[in-house]
This record gives sequence, structure tokens and C-alpha cells, in this order.
Amino acid sequence: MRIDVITIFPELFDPFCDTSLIGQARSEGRIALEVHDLRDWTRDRHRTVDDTPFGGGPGMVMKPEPLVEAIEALAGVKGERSRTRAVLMSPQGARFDQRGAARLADFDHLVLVCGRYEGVDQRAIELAIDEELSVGDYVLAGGEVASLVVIEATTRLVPGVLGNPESAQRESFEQDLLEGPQYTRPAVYRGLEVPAVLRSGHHEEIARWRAEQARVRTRERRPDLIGATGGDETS
Ligand code: JDQ
Repeated sequence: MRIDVITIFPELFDPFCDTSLIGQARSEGRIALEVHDLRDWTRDRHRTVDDTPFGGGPGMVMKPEPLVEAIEALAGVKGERSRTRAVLMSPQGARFDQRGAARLADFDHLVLVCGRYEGVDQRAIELAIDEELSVGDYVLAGGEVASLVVIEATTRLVPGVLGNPESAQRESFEQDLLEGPQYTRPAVYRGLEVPAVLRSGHHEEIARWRAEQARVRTRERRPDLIGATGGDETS
């Protein structure tokens, strides 16, 4: 999978993307990640990427020309893309979740566009963006952190990226349940014992216990994940 990022803060990405999961997948050649400075597509002396909003109001808006030219240079022309997706990070986007990550992981090429200021000229979105995604209902200062969320959640689903392919698969099967509690050694820590069932060696009982813990935890913490009624069912 190839991922191109368009941003006015390219230096923000290297420390994160050179480390851990993404860095390893990158050095193994499983993903090709390139971060591009939007200002490379400007033509004026000051490398201007923003301007004042029509209609007035506070702040600045990202002007369309550098954005559209950058996206077309990296993703091709909208409507002529099939295995490529141009994605804009935005509080106005559809919510990005585990299913969204799995869906994006099926593309060969993602172009992730990070806005700043108060947002992006609507014509750039219409002309060059395939979809807008939000990573949650809070307002970030720009799309960079949101794009890192998308990069990390998506690339770990690319075959061969995760060290242990079973764990990505398991989470996609159980994506509507929270994980239960997990334990490692020591068996007793500050007087707190690891539940006996986990040390019993009864694999069937362990699986049953874990499934029950997952159900209890989901009902208590995320009832919204259980059915359309909001989890108020008794069971
Ligand atoms: C941008 C801003 C005022 C947006 C500018 C570009 N989930 C999510 N939260 N916030 C974002 C995404 C996000 C993405 C891109 C962004 C925020 N801002 C800041 C300021 C109004 C709207």
C-alpha cells in the first residue's frame, strides 16, 4: 500500500512514522509512506496556502489552487481513480471507525489531505476529494493528528504489517465488543490475584470466561455498541 500525506507541517510526521509499527512496515517495504509539503504546489514568493473567507468571519481558509494541484499530482484526476482514494480529514466528515479502516486498507493508494486554519475551500473538496473523514467529535487544530490515526489504524490491517496477523483478524471479528481484562506475570501483585480460571489450563473455560467479561464490559462501558436499542436489553 502507498500512502501520500499533504500537509503544511511535514516535519510533524517523521518521528512518529519512523518508529514502531509504521516505521517497521515502511522499512520492510510493505507500505510506502511519503509526506509532502503543500507549499511545494504554490507559485508565489510567499508560498501562500490560505486567504480570508468570503462573507467575512474569523480566521483563514485554505485556498483551492495548491490543494487541487497537489491532490491531482499525487492521486490523479477525480473520477479517473479506482484503487486510489483522496481523503480529507475534517470535523464535518463521516466518523472513521474500525470498519472504515478495513475499507481503506483495501485500496492500493491513499492520499490523505490535512487542512489547517478554519478549513478548506469547498470547491477544492468538490473537485479533488473522494471522501471526508472525522476521527471523533472534537475539534483539532488541523488534520495532521487525525491523519496519523487513519494511517496507524489502516496500515496495521495491511497483510503482513502486523507482527502477529491473528490479532488483527480477531479484532475485526469481535469489533462490536470491547476486550476483557488481560493479565501477565506475576500471578499475585500487591495482593491482587490473577483470576484462577486463567491459570487453570482449561482452554474452553478460559474462552467462555473471556467472552463473558467482554460482554459485561461492553454493556457497562459502551452500551451503544450493543444493538440499535442502546444496550438496555436485559440478558
Ligand atoms: C482541520 C478547524 C475550526 C476546523 C482545520 C483543518 N475529527 C476531527 N476533529 N477535528 C478535525 C478532525 C480537523 C481536521 C482538519 C481541522 C480539524 N481544522 C480546525 C477549526 C472549524 C473547523
